[in-house]
Amino acid sequence: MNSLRIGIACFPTLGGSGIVATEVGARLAARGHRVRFFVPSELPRLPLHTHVTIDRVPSGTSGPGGAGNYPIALAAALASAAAELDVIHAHYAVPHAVSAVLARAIATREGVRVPRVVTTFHGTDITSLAQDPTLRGVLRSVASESSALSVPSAWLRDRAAALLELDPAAIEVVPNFVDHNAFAPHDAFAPHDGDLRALFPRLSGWDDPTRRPRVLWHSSSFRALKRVSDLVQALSMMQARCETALVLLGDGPDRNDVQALVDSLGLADHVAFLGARPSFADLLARADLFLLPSETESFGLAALEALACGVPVVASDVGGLPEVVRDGITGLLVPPKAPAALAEAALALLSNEPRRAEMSRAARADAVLRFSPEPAIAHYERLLGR
Ligand code: GMT
Repeated sequence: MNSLRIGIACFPTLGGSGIVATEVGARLAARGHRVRFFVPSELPRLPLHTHVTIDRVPSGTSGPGGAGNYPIALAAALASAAAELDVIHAHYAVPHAVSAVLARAIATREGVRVPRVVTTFHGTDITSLAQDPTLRGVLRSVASESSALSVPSAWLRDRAAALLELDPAAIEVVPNFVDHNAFAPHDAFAPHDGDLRALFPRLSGWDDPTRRPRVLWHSSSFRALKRVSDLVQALSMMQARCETALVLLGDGPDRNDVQALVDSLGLADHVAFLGARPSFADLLARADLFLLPSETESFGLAALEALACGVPVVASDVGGLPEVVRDGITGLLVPPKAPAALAEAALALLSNEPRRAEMSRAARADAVLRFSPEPAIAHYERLLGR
């Protein structure tokens, strides 16, 4: 395929859509395409590559009442670059795809070459925004102005098709993927990397394999839909039968409430808050289980990162999670909003090490087999070049 000039608009955060956009851009650049990221700040996981540049879009506010102007500033930046782009890849509909469509309208009016727009819906842009009748028209416009649409799971394809009244065949499923060299089982890392016990200095027994504390891991944006409090409730229920610690990676609106719950349940020694960090795979790979009790999840990239590290996942049986976690094989699926069910599933695996170890092997093998980067990047390349 000819080299494409690709503009990518995405969130510059450690949330799943930002990570996917960063990885897609970096890997397309490694295949010889020219990639320009249009973002308000640096991309935490972006490797250095000569074919990748960053256009910083001003993120300040202005106008009457301090109305946020980022979508306008992004449209203006994309329109200014329009003649030098073959295609704009918008990750998450609002504001990125909306701004990309506006940039196309500006470029058309100015008589410059108009780039195509490819939109990847990631999750709540469909499950939350497209549910809102006042926003649905905006999303339908984005869909009709895009030369291709993609989603990370079949479940999200069907939700998008139903809510936006589209033919499901017009929406391509490109599953999210994981760098399985970076996210690998613990024996891939140096022996002293990823010492989890250092996170829990007041817990003892680490040297006795039969009674050492077990370690659960959760990574998220601490938004209400992630239901991190359910996880803390489950942790509390588990203590009487198995001493269990919990690592919480990430940050977001619910972080203080979760901390308050941890303190009120007397679990401060058992919970480590790591905050948002770009690299953590050596620690994650030493956890016993990964837990994701979300009430909705189009895919659950954080769960896939755990599977690639050989860490079985206990997750809610919602959205696209059953497409990522194979129930009974690479993890267990439980009803959402049910801390007791979450605790029981976790205890079932922690009390049966041969079963947990078998799941760990299956998790790694399945992540490599079904979610390697190459097929996904080739698929995006076809969509962007179309
Ligand atoms: O849609 C969101 O709420 C945000 C988005 C993000 O930026 O992290 O998350 C979604 O996209 C990820 C990457 O495709 C998926 O792994 C997440 O499951 C999805 N989140 C939800 O559907 C809640």
